[in-house]
Amino acid sequence: MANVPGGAGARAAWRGVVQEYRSFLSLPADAPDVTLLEGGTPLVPAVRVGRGADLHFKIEGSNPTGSFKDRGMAVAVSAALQAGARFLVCASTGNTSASAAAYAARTGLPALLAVPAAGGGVAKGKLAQALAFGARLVLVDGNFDEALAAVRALAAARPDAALVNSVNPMRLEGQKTAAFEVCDQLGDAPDWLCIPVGNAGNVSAYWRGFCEYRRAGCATHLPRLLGAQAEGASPLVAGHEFERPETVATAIRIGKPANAHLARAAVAEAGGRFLAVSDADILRAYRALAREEGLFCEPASAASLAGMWAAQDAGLIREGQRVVCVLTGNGLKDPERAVAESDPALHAQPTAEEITACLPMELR
Ligand code: AN7
Repeated sequence: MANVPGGAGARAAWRGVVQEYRSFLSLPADAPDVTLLEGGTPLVPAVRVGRGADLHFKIEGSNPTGSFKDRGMAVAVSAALQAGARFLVCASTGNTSASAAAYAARTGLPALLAVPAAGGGVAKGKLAQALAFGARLVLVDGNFDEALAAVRALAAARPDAALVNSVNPMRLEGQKTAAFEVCDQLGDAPDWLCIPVGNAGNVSAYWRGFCEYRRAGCATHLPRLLGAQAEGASPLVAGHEFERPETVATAIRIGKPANAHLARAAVAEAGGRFLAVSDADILRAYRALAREEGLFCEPASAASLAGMWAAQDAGLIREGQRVVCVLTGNGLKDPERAVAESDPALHAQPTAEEITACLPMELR
């Protein structure tokens, strides 16, 4: 033991999703190892908001660019390099573009990002990331669905482009590793996985991950899936596309999910359900996560908890069941929403008396 470096808490360092789970990934053997050490995110037990469920949160905002997209981007960019792509392209409600920009910078590939300017557009933090990483950020006069259609056409005409939206199968390969981690962290699959659904890639990726892990003997059963959509952008609940999707959860303001077919199949196989939650319910969950759990996620992520509450009210999720809510993105992504949903800051002169006077009445 004397020769082992590190202190009492030392253990093997996390190596990123490609190296940690390579044998589970359908990535060409000669693809390079592209990584920002994504994955390996915490699974945090709930203390207050579980309403009788044995609830845990998968904190995907702890990834390098603050969302789950990094898992898929590591694998997609690795495959893109192997295939000889000369640039990355995507449409995005913000997080895919932030992640693509980071992995582009890391590998030296240029990135072309088309984000919606219409209807309130994309959260500030995500735009800041794309710009900071040096990507070409294109504000498109339209919504996400229109931007995605445009970049799909672009990529079809340009064999030297790597389209890194979740229509790229390598994205889902990377994202399924989150399901592996959930099983590793809980010792088995949960009873329910609650997850926000926009373009419907991530719910499909989790399902693939759970199925493969069970087949490999790493889990004894499969979870049921609860896909939460924002009411104003809920094509999988309504059964028809939305031409003008609208919600405060800008990340999931998507009316024509590209992976709808995969997500429908996954939720059907899982004996799960898609549920719509209102913006008010999303913001209630968003505030509760921050103020009662100390977990700051972006509004879209809070749809998972709002969805769980709705499923409990509907009698779908029962007392004592083990539930994982996926908190897909970091709260810092959308600082304007955070401020809008909070009490205003106080003001004082720099004296002990004035600052003490800012305490709540019972502590003054
Ligand atoms: C925080 O970045 O579609 O159902 O272009 O950013 O796999 O689309 C983001 C989606 C959930 C929905 N939570 O996942 C994009 C984009 C957050 C997100 C979703 C997104 P999918």
